[in-house]
Amino acid sequence: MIKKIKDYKLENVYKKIINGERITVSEAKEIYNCPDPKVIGYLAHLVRKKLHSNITTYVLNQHINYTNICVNRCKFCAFSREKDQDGAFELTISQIKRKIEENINEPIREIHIVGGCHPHFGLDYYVDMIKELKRLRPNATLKCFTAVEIHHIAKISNLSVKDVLIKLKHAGLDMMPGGGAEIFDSEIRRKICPEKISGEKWLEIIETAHSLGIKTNCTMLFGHIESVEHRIHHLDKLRRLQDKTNGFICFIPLPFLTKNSRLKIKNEISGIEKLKTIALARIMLDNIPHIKSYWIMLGLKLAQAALYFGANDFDGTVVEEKIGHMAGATSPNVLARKELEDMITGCGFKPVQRDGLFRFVSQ
Ligand code: V47
Ligand code: SF4
Repeated sequence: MIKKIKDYKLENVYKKIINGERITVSEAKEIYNCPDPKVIGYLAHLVRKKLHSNITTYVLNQHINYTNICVNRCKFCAFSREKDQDGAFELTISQIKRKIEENINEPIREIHIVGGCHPHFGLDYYVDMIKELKRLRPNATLKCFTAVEIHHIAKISNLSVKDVLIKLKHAGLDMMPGGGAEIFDSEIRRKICPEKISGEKWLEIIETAHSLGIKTNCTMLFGHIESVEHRIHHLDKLRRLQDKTNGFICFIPLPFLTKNSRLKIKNEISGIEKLKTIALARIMLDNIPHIKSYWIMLGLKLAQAALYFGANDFDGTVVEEKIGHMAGATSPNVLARKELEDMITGCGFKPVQRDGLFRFVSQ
């Protein structure tokens, strides 16, 4: 591999990676342009091994979507609906409670809740939801509401983002998921999600959350109309914010699934391009500890391969997933703990259970 690194003139970045030095934006482009994807995977794996050795984490978690009715109607989104459209749904707090109770015998350690920006739900709905979840699941990390939802809740309730976050934290919110980041570039955003908050706003809301001690994840939706430069720019923005706040726990690369989208894109990007992008994220995001291989969007086989391209986490049991599956995901909806562990050991890694905040769970 060292010979290949020399042949492709990547000795400098190799040395930097070995010494734990930061890769610049232009070096990131050079890495991505390397014609041999194995070299990029190798470099990312060096970083991954240094940070996490042979461990791959997973979580016993449950996803719940409380509504798919959304005022934003992003062009790429196959999940959202207008209020009276076929397939639209909204859950009452009792219905959410029932979904939790159906799985109450599972030792779940993370509840992941996201939904559309509903035109009428006010702050009380969200506060009541968090309180009920905390009551039912005191040992689970409550990872709820993206920056986009927080912005919407603030707007609809005539409150500041900071006040909404304080109230939700007080009710029991532990952390926020990383969704809504998409691609920060404003031109791309104008084409794929014109009604959604800007990239700057997303970063500002996350910064506020971090300043209040609410940790978050972060994401990037890639493989639609953006270029590799847009991806690198996006990763650089995340890295800069993390330098300031240190509030990001995990980065989740989300390859775009093309079915049922109003963005008419014929084909998904190749598996190799997905793996290269995950690897580049691992190399660039030197200050974000974890990279998730999200098997729902990647599919099980590619999610396993991603563990050799920089990812160190396999997400979790999930239970019920709608966003990816309404967009054509062919992965299952749920995995049992044993299946997750077998998939991780099958790749030569040691599975370790974590909670939403990536704290190891003793079994
Ligand atoms: O923001 C929507 C993406 C996100 C599609 O923080 C799509 O642990 C691919 O953020 N193809 C929501 N992606 C999901 C999300 C997430 C998922 C798992 C874990 C965590 C975490 C966060 O899903 C949206 C959007 O970027 N998305 N449609 C699609 N067709
Ligand atoms: Fe609404 Fe989120 Fe779908 Fe955009 S991606 S339409 S904000 S649910």
